[in-house]
Amino acid sequence: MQIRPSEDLLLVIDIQNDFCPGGALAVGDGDAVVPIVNRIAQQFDHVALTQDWHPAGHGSFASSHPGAAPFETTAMPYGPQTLWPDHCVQGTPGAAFHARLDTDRAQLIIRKGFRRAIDSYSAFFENDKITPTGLAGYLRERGLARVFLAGLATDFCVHYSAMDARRLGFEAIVIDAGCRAIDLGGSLARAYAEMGEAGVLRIADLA
Ligand code: VGL
Ligand code: ZN
Repeated sequence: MQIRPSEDLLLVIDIQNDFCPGGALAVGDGDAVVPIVNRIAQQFDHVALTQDWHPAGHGSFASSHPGAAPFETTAMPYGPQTLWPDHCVQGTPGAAFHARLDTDRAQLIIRKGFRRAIDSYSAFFENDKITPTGLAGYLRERGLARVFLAGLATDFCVHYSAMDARRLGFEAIVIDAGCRAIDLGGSLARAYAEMGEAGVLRIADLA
């Protein structure tokens, strides 16, 4: 696929220590995407990063729900919510970007999940699907029409971001080589199926 420098954005999702091996919510092989994303990013004029950024005691943490365990599902006012180990707590080393991720080329860093009562997988909307992060306005004001996605995790934050990009009328292209998944109870297969139906394109790599 040919990049169109003036209208394409690379959206790098949550490449943070807690999603890498040794982290609180480690994605298998998560750090393997770092050199791949660094290489891909060099091809884009526009790069944005997201950073999962939770306050201590966040509502998506199992530890905030007495008797609950990580990876169970609970009912939140906005719908079912998977409960996670405490992760990406604001200002902690786990919330920092992976040390070898090239962050210098990023023009924007979107932080998400900072409201205690609501999680935010997507870079565009929180999990109620109505509270915006501002990214759509940023893309529109800057004349960016296509969103290429890479990062962690394929089946959660990459998936939700790609779906919302389509819902908002942007083209969305997931770069498989730059993604790794959590794969909880078939979530990866579901993510691929839903993205396919929504018109999200998948490419193996951007060489
Ligand atoms: C993510 C679970 C909880 C992700 C973030 O980045 O995919 N997953 N918070
Ligand atoms: Zn999170």
